[in-house]
Amino acid sequence: MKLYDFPSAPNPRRVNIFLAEKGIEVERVAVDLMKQEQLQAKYMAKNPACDVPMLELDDGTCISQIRGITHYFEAAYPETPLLLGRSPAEKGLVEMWEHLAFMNGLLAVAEVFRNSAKGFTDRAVVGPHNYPQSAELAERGALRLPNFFTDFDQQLANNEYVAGDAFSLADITALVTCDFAKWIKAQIPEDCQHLRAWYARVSERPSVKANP
Ligand SMILES: N[C@@H](CCC(=O)N[C@@H](CS)C(=O)NCC(=O)O)C(=O)O
Repeated sequence: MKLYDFPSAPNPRRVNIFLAEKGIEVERVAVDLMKQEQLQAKYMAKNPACDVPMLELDDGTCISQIRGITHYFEAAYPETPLLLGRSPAEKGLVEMWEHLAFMNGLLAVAEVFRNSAKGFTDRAVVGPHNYPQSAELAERGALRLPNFFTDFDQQLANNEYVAGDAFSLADITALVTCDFAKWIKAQIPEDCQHLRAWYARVSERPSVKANP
């Protein structure tokens, strides 16, 4: 089994923290996004989505997308800490909050970053198709991010972790979003005290420190 990885990028970091939490070791293959290796024919044949991370199983099966990869590991290693929920209700809540963190947080930051950074002209959207940058989308992303911070601050006012009382993939995606926001010079607002306290707490986890 091999994990195609580019550890300094936010999405691979989500899987790397997830694997560290579960104590699973996997062989890594570097895909250099700076050299656009994700768009080379050899990689595209394995992963038509042209992104990282991507997991290749020993029988050649290739699984991309964080949800695909994390669901595989959760099912294949049930004896490791469960990060996608334990009870049926918890599984639903983890899906719910992880999806909200991705859609309203991580994608809001990506909307700003990919539509304004110089290196992404015509690469505003991840994948095999080229799309031009849009200043309006960058502006809209900047409007969405503060609402992600305040919505998650509210959720964390009453919960120790994002999806309830257990650390989960929802925490990982929200944490990676808070760090990714620094790439566009944004940070958790002063008045989001609950989110700030949670961020300080989860940043101390060994899995997070091992994957800065
Ligand atoms: N929706 C994907 C996101 C993966 C993604 O966006 N990965 C980025 C790195 S953070 C990537 O591969 N970018 C390639 C590119 O910019 O062309 C998932 O859930 O895995």
